[in-house]
Amino acid sequence: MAAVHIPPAWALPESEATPEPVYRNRREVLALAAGALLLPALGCGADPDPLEGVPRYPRPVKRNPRYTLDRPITKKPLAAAFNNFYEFSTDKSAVWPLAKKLTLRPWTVKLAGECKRKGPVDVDLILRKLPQEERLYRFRCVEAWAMAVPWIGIPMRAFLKWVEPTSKAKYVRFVSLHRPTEMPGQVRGRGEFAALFPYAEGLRMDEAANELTLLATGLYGRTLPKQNGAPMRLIVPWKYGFKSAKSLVRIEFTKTRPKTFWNDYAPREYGFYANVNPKVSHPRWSQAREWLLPSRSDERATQLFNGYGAQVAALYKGMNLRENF
Ligand SMILES: Nc1nc2c(c(=O)[nH]1)N[C@H]1C(S)=C(S)[C@@H](COP(=O)(O)O)O[C@H]1N2
Ligand SMILES: [Mo]
Repeated sequence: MAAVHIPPAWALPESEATPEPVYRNRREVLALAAGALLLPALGCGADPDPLEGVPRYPRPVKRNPRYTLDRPITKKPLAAAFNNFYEFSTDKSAVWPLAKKLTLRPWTVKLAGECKRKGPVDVDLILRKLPQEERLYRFRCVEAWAMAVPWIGIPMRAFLKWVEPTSKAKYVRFVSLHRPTEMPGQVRGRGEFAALFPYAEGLRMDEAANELTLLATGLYGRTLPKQNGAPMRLIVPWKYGFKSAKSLVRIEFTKTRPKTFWNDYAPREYGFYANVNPKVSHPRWSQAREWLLPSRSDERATQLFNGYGAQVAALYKGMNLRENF
């Protein structure tokens, strides 16, 4: 994730010092190696499979045909080996090996605030009670890399029906796990982010209730890998990836707009809305184009709302998207 003190890799002086094609190749090799595509060929000893031990999804799920892609599905080892999950590491390729230590059961999600169904619920109860389906979604990180993933998840709409927010609920806050014993990036003294956790994100109620919003519980026909935010994470495909908080332990309904991790950290750089928008640049780089994992040279134009305008544009009618970025 690009932050104030950690600019994206291609903005570092290092990238200026290295001729672009050389630099690009090095990055690609790193990303690919992390994706376990090159390691076997290179004969490295350690098990390089980032999906090793990730079980198949425990029940049949149907693909919802309504959501189609304009690009190939990203190779699964890449989606599982190139991760932003700062609780483990700020190094994308280091996340999945570190995440192996995370304990997934028991796992409780607390429902709180302005809703009728309050209190702790076991994630397995949620999985038993609520419907799950597969959806192919584009995914766009604020850093300009993009992927396309077959997620499995609970439509947030179904979840809201079950939780019954009151009429006072105007926003939903999603909070990620805080467990320094299993998340090295949360250990005090290990970098500037340690003190800022838990990671939390938020949506307006109407955004949460949009048909696209998903509580993801799986990908590529498997349960969600730890590095991708197991056992349950948010997916909001028309917004930059940082809105999609991982490993949720609390979902809270609030009357006022909640504080969110990146907006709080650098409000000029990361807005609350974070809607994908080619015309609204990040202060340090353009958002006009994106590149598809794993190759920086596989570039294309960024689409407003990540191409989901038909479903979401009405949510922002009359709003100035430059001010409400
Ligand atoms: N708890 C938590 N959630 C998080 C992050 C994080 O660091 N911690 N990173 C975000 C960012 S910046 C992105 S791009 C996506 C990456 O999801 P992926 O690793 O499954 O591709 O997760 C988002 N959710
Ligand atoms: Mo991101």
